[in-house]
Amino acid sequence: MPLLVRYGYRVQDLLALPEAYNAAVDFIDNAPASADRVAFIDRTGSHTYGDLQSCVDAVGSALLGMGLGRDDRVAMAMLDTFDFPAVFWGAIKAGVVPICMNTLLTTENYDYVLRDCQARALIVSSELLERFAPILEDLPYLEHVVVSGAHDGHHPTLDGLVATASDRLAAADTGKDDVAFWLYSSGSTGLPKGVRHRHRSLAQTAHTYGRSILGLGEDDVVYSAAKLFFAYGLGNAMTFPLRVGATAVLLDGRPTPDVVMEIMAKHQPTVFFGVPTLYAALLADPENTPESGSSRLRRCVSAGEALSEVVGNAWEERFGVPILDGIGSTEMLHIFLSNRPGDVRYGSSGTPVPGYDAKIVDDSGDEVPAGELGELLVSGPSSAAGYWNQDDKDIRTFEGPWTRTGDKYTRDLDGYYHYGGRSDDMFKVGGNWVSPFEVESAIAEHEAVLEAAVIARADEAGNLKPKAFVILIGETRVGDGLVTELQEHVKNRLEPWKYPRWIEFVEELPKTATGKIQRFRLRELDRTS
Ligand code: 3UK
Repeated sequence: MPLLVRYGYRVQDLLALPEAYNAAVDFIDNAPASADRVAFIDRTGSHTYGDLQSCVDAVGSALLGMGLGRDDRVAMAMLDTFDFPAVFWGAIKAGVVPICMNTLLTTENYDYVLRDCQARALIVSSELLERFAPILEDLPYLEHVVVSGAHDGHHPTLDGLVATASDRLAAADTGKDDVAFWLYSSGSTGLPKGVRHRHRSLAQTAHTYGRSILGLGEDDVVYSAAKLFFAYGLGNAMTFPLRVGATAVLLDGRPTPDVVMEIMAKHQPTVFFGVPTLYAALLADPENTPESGSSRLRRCVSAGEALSEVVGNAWEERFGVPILDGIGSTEMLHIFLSNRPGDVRYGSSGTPVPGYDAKIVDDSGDEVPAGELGELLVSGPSSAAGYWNQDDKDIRTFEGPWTRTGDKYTRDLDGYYHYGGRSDDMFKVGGNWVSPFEVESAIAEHEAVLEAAVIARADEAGNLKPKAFVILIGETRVGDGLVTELQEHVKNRLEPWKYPRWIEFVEELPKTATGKIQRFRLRELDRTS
């Protein structure tokens, strides 16, 4: 029973992986699909499982040929094309650790991440190279820059390296608990943190969520609007489909509603992964239907933020498929609480995914009774090995088998979990808790509102009260009564202390590169205005 004690999860939900284990051998060399099946469809066309296997070996050989070795880091700033899986798995097979970087970071943040992870090599999509140009010369650990895509004349290209490297590579003799890759968390409250993940976690999430919850199979064609660099997209469009021999459609550009519909129409995916705002935006155009999109959709998933009941119901009505809302995190690699086919409760994040345990605790660490708000802690087989170089945060987040999510949750009497906002954005008005998220949801239910963000602001007396920033739908004008109307709207829905005392109408809201509202930036803006 040592595993049970060590990690706190149920043994029957574990994959029996051998001690000596390299995830790339498991996923790529031992892929269940025949070599001529299509693994990925990207802007250049179809790429088979056979193509993938030989490219993975060639990339791994090329990295070793550049002098990189076991546990060295290779940073990836790559758009979603076939090159992404080739580099990710090629590195892992060679025992080199790929670092997936968000493709929307600023030059300053790339500088920070490349120094923080001490990458010896960077593989960058040609479209993103410009953003690295000012810093490449000064990075103390970086020795190699390789470009994916069009040739820029200065740096070697991935295609060139792959063409000359051996397409036979012996796998590094890694163990299942060794660190295989890192992700950088999107940092809605500060600088990005390196999250180190183990070889076994990829297979574990594909098993628990991809197979058990979604029931993916080889005939599925998946499309994830969330990109591969994001833990959500990495599972959705790479590990889950590869595990079952399915096909993933990759988009290297921005997933605007129009582009998403084009992909639906062209590739007829059976499984779609989105975030709540995208579902809402798709619904905003009545022309978006199964007929104009994919008539084969059988599963739709939402994560990253809580999905509202309104959007879930409207989607199901129009598309005939429920949206499965689930909460995941970079630290847990993928979704650990989820709704499931045939058991959807809109407005909730569902129940624990097999293999994961969750508990909701108060400030003293004691579990709270059903219906009471507390912080959500989760334990399971894919939790990160820890942060890199962040002892304080590491100690505060990973408590033995438990990972603190930083989220407020309640569990109802039926065992379903309900999101109540981030711990760090919560505030009190006259001793009563306000979850900005709850107020935002209430405001967003008004027909004139597209999106809202709520922060705490001090009144003349120095007491905190809710302030709302609101984006109105399309042509809506800010008329005389609108502020009062929105305030009344919230008062009718929530406890009296929760309505916004101030409302500011804005054109856009500050968001992280992965689409989360940055309330800390709104607080800063509010203080200086
Ligand atoms: C929030 C949700 C309510 C929550 C992610 C699926 O989002 C992912 O990872 P991140 O590290 O953010 C984690 C935080 O995002 N959140 C995510 N999903 C939900 N809140 N309802 C949800 N359904 O605050 C959580 O702590 O960027 C999502 C799979 C893998 C992921 N990494």
